[in-house]
Amino acid sequence: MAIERTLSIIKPDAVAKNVIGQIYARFEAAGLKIAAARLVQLSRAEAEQFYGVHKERPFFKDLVEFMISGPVMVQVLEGENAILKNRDLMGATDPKKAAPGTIRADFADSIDANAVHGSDAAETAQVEVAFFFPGLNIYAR
Ligand code: IDP
Repeated sequence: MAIERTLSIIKPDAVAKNVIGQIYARFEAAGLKIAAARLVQLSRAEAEQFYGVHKERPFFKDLVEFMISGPVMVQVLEGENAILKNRDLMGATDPKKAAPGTIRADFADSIDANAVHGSDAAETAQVEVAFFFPGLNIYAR
């Protein structure tokens, strides 16, 4: 199975709840390494660019407002099948529909404030990692 990298964001609601460590523990327990990490306050322009694929959707304005409402913790996760593994750990977009034991089931309040983002495919992972970590140095360990 391929070693992949994926972009993960712990969103403002989960940062405010002080559960960064609990979410990191789930990544580590699943065999994912933190290859890079930054605590970031996104600007409106950055949030609009990052979620540009959704700009025609009715929830776009609220999503951008939410993503700039406080700092986010952004990390590159690395490991076997990292993209799908992270999506499985996250659970469904709507926490009411997320499987028990997933990050969103345990830490998210609503479909807007849903605790985490994770790249959904190899192409988006590459673009999203480069968005936050241009020229990233990956440290072997
Ligand atoms: P994902 O984060 O599970 O990949 P996407 O469909 O890519 O879900 O949507 C991006 C983000 O936009 C979601 O995580 C959520 O915060 C927000 N979002 C998606 N659908 C809705 C909706 O119907 N209402 C409000 N916010 C939504």
